[in-house]
Amino acid sequence: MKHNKALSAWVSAVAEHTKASKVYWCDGTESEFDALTTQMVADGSLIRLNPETHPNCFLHRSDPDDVARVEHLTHVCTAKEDDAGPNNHWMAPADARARMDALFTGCMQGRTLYVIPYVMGPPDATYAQVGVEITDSPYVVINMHLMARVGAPALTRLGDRSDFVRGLHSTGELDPERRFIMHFPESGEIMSYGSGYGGNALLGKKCHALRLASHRARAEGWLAEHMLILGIQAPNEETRYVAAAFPSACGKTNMAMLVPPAEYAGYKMWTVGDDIAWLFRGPQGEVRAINPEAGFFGVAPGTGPTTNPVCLNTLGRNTIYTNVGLTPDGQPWWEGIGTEAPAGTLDWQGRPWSPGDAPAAHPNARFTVSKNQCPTHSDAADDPAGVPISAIIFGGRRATLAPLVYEARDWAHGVFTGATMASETTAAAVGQTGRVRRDPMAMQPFCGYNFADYWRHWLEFGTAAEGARSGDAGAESDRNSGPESAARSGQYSGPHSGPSLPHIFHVNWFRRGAEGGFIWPGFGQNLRVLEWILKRCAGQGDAVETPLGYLPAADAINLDGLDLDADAMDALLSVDGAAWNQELDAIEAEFAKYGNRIPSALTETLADARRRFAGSKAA
Ligand code: SAT
Ligand code: MN
Repeated sequence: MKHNKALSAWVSAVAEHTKASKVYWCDGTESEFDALTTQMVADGSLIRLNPETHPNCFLHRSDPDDVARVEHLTHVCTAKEDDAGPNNHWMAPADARARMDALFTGCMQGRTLYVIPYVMGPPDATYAQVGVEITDSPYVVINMHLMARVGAPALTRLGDRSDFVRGLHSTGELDPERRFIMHFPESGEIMSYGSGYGGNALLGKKCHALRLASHRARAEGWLAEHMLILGIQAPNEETRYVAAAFPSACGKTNMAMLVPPAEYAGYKMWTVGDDIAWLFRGPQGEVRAINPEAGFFGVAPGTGPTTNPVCLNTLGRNTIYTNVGLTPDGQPWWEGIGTEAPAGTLDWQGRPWSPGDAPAAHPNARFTVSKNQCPTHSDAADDPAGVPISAIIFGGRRATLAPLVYEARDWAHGVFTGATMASETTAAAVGQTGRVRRDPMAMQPFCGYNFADYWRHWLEFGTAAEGARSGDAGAESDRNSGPESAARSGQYSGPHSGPSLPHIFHVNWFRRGAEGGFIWPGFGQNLRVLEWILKRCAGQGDAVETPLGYLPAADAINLDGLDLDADAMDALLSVDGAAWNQELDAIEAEFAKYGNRIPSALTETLADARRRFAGSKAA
């Protein structure tokens, strides 16, 4: 294989610096996957699962101190601290480099250095991006095989260019005290040391396709988002696509593989992506999206025959399981899988487990599988042109406050809705779970630059015609004029006479009743809400205007066949004015962190929300 000069030079320099014993260039082939898994089974870092029931499937057990993303150790290293923003941990690039150089010095002695060329997105897509990850972890290599397009497609697209994303990773000593995930968006580099866990180590995913890509997307006039993409096809109709942002472990994979309830026989659902979407303007100005990934790295616990049968059918062959339980006959097991754990089951750390013990699977246990195995995989997912997006949906996990669904009044109000999202924390990141925190656009852990600039870019994306570039939308530009104000005027139809923008919605599947249980049944039943959403996008669907936005009118959501009484629906759609006034206080305090960098369209929308709530009695 004839390699790219810049790439070869970088690999040589890293091999020298890390004192790697061997350099191995990955080609992404099945035989490579087989050789690596065989070697890992032999050295004990993988367990081969029952080949009868789970052909070509493996279990990996992480170090117990290395099972989730570590946001406090994740930094965005821009030259100016303000460019990373209050939403990121920042370190000066020179300091970060010095620290990482020291950690990487000699760290691959006795280890193989793997070079993984990969491409994010259909290889021929205009917006696809090439990256190369260097790692000393064969676990990372086999996961990257499933999660990205590895090998020839990447080298072909790269040609002799030198502008690939450089991701350097070592598991180091897996010592939480010697662990950092550093991003250098201005030079397209990632350095990650001391963790082997997904989001910290599979650098194509959150580090490249979200943190670095979001930064680059701003300069180039597109958006890199933490969104699933789902196609919904009503009988005899064209497929329409929605993109939906939810924080980690809030059901993106479930929604991406939604199974229609019995009342929706004949509906077809098409899975385009379950975690990341890159959105851009198409030739007619329409908003389109590609999924940069090639696989799913999903949360195993809770994935079962009622919650996500499509996913269960996707798994079970050619799948890597991380931190799940193990039955005595070599099958993976987790809470919610739909069967009782047989006697003799081991927990995620390999310890004997019995019912009543702490969960057998770690709450953030994961599966890694190619998207091509998904029975509902959309052919359009590999179309370099992407799919047209009708609706953008933001959602959080909130026991109270946020109603089942509402529609933002216009693009700017939609951006405000996304920017002010909050959600209860989950096991996907280290730290306390169940605490409400702000998670704008579900990007709090993943936005590679200052949220104030990001929101401004979102506002401008709603006004830019195809080919238009946002240019420098920095803090110095005039805050009271320009595209962000224009975004306010058009009810989702931009100032240009192109197709209308996607309508923007907020959903909350997780509202709880007086007894503490979820009121809405969720999962496949969410199609009822999606049906209303798509109707609204087509200029149909009854709604009532509230201070929050448009809520479904009574009976506008089809509840046929659902055991849900009118009181429950009232509770799901209630808007508590007093509680929302408090929420607006919290939002104002949040916005204040961004000082005068925040776009005026957002502060105006906040003031407008205050007026609307003040004017409403019991909203
Ligand atoms: O660990 S990942 O960041 O890849 C998954 C997630 O938390 O969304
Ligand atoms: Mn995610």
